[in-house]
Amino acid sequence: MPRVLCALLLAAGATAAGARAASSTPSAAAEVTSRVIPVPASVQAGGGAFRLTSGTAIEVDGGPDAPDSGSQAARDVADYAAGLLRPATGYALPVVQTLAALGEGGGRADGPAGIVLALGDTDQGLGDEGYRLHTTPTSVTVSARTPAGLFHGVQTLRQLLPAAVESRTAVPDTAWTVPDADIRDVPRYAYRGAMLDVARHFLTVAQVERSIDQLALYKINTLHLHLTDDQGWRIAVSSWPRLATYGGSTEVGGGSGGWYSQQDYQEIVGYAASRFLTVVPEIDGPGHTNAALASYAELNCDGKAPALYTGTSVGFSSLCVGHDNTYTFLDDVIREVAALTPGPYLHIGGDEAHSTSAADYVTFVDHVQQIVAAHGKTVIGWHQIDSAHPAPGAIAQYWGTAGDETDVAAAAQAGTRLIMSPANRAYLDMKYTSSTSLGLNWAGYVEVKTSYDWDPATFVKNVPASAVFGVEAPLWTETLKSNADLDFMAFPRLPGIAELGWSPAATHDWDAYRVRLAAQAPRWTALGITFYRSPQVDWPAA
Ligand code: NGO
Repeated sequence: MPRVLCALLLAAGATAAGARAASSTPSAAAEVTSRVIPVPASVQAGGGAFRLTSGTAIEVDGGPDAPDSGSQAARDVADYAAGLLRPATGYALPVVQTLAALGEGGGRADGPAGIVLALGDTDQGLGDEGYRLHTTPTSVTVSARTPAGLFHGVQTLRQLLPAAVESRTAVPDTAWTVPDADIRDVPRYAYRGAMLDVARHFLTVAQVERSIDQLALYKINTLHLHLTDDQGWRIAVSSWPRLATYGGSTEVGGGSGGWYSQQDYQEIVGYAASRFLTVVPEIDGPGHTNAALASYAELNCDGKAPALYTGTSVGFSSLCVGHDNTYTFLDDVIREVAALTPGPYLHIGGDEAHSTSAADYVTFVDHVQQIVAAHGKTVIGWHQIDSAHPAPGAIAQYWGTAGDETDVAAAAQAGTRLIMSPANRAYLDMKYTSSTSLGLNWAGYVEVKTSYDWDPATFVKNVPASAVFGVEAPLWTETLKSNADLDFMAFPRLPGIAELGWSPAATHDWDAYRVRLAAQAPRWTALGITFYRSPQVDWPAA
């Protein structure tokens, strides 16, 4: 079937099984779709299955621009791929540079056998993040227009291999077979995020990097870091040093907290970039600011610093909206954080300002937006910023539950883009059921099906589909601290939000998804991820 027809079938929602049934050879395509989350946009039969052997090499084709920077970027992705595949296979998988042109259809016209990672795909429709993957008995070729696309293609290749490939020690006698595939895959949304709340419980650099690796596996491209809240300020600001040294010295429950030095933060940003994730730093205000208010008395309207806070109530703190100090402070903080952040966004919070008057709230949000713009960043804010005057280009992050907020719809109609994180669907900190020991339940219980079974394009009424910029899964940490805690709440819901962000709406189908989700479990186990064994999914025996 020609690709165009395949895409049309998908767009028309021709079948619930989407990509699977759109293929000319259902069995080959079904094999692929059963293994890959997010399900690829289009899957057809390739030229035959490919098997890795001890003689397989990873060839890098830097595209027409080779051997300049394009070539180096492709090589970095190849080195990353080799690092993923070497431990379990035990193969050398040398990375070698070739300058061979791409053959028709993304496969190689000729040339040696192996894994081929090629930049310079001429398919314009692949955009910034799309890729193609084509197998033959002698090669598997991933091609893209950008290194990000190549990286996403490598994640698909990884998921097409047996789950044992995730083992960090050799798993001998495994057939490292990539099923027959011809995939053309592009994301539905440009913004596919996850958020870590490092304020309620401090998470170490290593914990954040571990999360980044999990996010990359599911093609998530944005890491939102909730860096400041009542219980802790987690990033060093040289012009206001006590924010971190004092404001970061505790956390929920009274532990010793912690903060990132600017070098730590840059380490996280760099690690994220190596996995093609953009970091969005959040400096929350005017509420959720007790840690800052406790650190500097002059930020308080009465000039008195409150005590540090280690509880879990919200809505009691506010920066002093009428004081110039407040904006000097914000200008300094935002200038420093913006300078450390290569990505285009800066999140200004704006949620639950229950101790700020409505008029003050508008004054505050309007002013902070100007500061962010002055430091060259695009504003993201929780959707309450829609009650102020969202700046041109601003993005509101929806975290409501009903989808009937008229100010959010009006702002979207007027051009404010939306990131969809409805709390009763996308919040990873909500308990699965009443017997889940971790998490909160203010937005209800969010079982795996509830988390997956919604459409970001239609959840908020009267929002034009074009206003939806993407999705994000926030992981708030009032009750979470260890890797096992984070894993248990994120898995298995995170891959579902990732699929909502990446896969065409026409592929959305819970009955098919729950089977594909079950197939991911051995991969999580091999990765050391402990997950919630939801009774809604028929998991393979542990
Ligand atoms: C709300 C609140 C956070 C909580 C979270 C817990 C937003 C945007 N503000 O979400 O402070 O941590 O719920 O689920």
